[in-house]
Amino acid sequence: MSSTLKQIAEAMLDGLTKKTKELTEKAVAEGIPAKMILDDGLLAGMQEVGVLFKEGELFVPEVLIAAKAMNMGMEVLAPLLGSGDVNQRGIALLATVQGDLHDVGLKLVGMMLKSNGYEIINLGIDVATDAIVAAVKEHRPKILGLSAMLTTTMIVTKDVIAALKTEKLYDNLVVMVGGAPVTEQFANSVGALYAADASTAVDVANAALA
Ligand code: B1M
Repeated sequence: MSSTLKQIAEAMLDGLTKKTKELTEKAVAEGIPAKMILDDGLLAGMQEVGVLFKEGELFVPEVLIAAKAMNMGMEVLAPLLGSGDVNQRGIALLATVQGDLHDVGLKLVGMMLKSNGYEIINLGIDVATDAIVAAVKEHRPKILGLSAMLTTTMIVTKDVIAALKTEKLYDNLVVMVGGAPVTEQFANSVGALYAADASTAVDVANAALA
């Protein structure tokens, strides 16, 4: 693997946000494909952060800085990932469900959908079910993408879908759910489609709307 990609992962582990961004730019200048920089640099770094977090070697503030570094690197890659026609496929409304503060994965899903022709409205983190329903009413998206990264918050997706049904907004909407603890079985059980990662999210959205 390129030494620059290794350095990106190391910079994230060391909490060096500016250096992560600079190394991402360096990797682009070296001609490394954006998808490889994402997978083998930024995501590899974040995966290691996750392992050390679980083992108690890293703590919340350090993990927050790593997430910031990841976001800064992703901003460099955003224009290079995919080349779809802008806003051609309709609106994808995205939100991380109530009680959940994780946003990196959903941003990545948004980047990939955007580069494949969707207009993205990202409501952000910790979004109340009512606010999601109100935004669906207002924007009439083709896709509603919900992210949940905790076993304690993934169940909220069920409430969102129940509220959409009550408001008669569910039938014309593709609801997609993802996030670390979510499985296909769980997503289907709440009435949603499942995508394991950001690239798959594009395939699932395109297939559902075909
Ligand atoms: Co949190 N956290 N965290 N954390 N955190 C996890 C998720 C955890 C797995 C870590 C661990 O124990 N190994 C664990 C969850 C365990 C569980 O419930 N099963 C955990 C925990 C426990 C917690 C806290 C409770 C810790 C505490 O306070 N004691 C706390 C909860 C806060 C809250 O949300 N209420 C907490 C806090 C945080 C930070 C705030 C410090 C920070 C988030 C900062 C931010 O997002 N701006 C953070 C981080 C960074 C992580 C880890 C280390 C990395 C997450 C990440 O950004 N990954 C994570 C460990 C891990 O996942 N390995 C962890 C990179 C990102 C690109 O991947 O988010 O998985 P990911 O997204 C992927 C897929 O999941 C999928 O596609 C993405 C791209 O391929 N995907 C979708 C995601 N959303 C999708 C939606 C879709 C489709 C696919 O369709 C719409």
